[in-house]
Amino acid sequence: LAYYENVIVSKPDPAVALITLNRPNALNALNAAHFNDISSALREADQDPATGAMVITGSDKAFAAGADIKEMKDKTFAEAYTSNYLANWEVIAKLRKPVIAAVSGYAHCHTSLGNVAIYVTLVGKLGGGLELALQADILLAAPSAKLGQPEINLGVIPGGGGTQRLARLIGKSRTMEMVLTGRIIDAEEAERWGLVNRVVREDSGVVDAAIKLAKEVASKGRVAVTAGKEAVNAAFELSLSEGLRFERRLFHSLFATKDQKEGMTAFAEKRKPEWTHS
Ligand code: CO8
Repeated sequence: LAYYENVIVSKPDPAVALITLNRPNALNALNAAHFNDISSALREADQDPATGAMVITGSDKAFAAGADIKEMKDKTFAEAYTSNYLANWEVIAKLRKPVIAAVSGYAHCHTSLGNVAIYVTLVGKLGGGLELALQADILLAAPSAKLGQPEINLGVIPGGGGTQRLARLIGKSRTMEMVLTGRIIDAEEAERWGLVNRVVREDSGVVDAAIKLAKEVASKGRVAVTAGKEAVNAAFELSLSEGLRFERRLFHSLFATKDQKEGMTAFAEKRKPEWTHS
């Protein structure tokens, strides 16, 4: 497994890559080097044929306390604009395998991991942290998770997709409250609002729950999983009629796979399917 200065990559299961943000003395605040490590590690896992799903998590204290404010503070408009600051953030949303985010502690909203089956352990995400988690496909939260978009308190607004992804996820009114007041919500409220799939209350913790979920996703036929993720994500970009057409075409195309023949034959023969991912 590759070594990264700000990220720990492990394989808790042969089919699952666990990406742990590791910049503890800054509560996993996302500076350029940290973000490059995160995106490289995720891309590597996405391209690894042995990996079926990914989990992204931080520490118990913080998933990620947002973008690195100290790195941002002296940036000028000209620098931000001409370098297209944060444009590479969308790399994560383009991953093809599912990403599960396991969030504990602070997660300031930066939700660009959207289209990835990333299991982010949501212990806490603030600002860019939340926006990172929002790019995951499935979000699990520890009871300690605190999520928010506090950028308004710094004289800016979310820049990693927070205003757009949150509005689609929890609606206009709640997103306005979070973005305009910077209020941090706890895990219970995030669950109630549908911002996370669920709060993991088991003693084994949110990361274990995320890994279990990732293993389950990784145990399915990979072609169908990729199609499922692509189809669900299309719902955020297309009109209903275009989305339904896209879904039906993808559905039709799966009849060209061995996994479709195997899955349906196994059902008829009352046995478990053996996927070949082809
Ligand atoms: N940037 C840089 N350093 C940070 C950040 C940050 N976002 N958050 C924490 N740190 C550092 C602190 O400066 C401190 O360092 P030091 O020990 O050298 O003084 C260390 O981490 C520990 O932090 P605290 O002492 O503050 O810990 P507390 O437990 O008292 O507080 C909080 C935890 C509440 C999370 C607090 O640290 C905090 O409010 N942090 C800032 C949160 C925030 O405003 N985030 C939004 C940032 S703006 C943003 O994300 C816009 C991004 C647009 C797109 C981003 C794509 C990447």
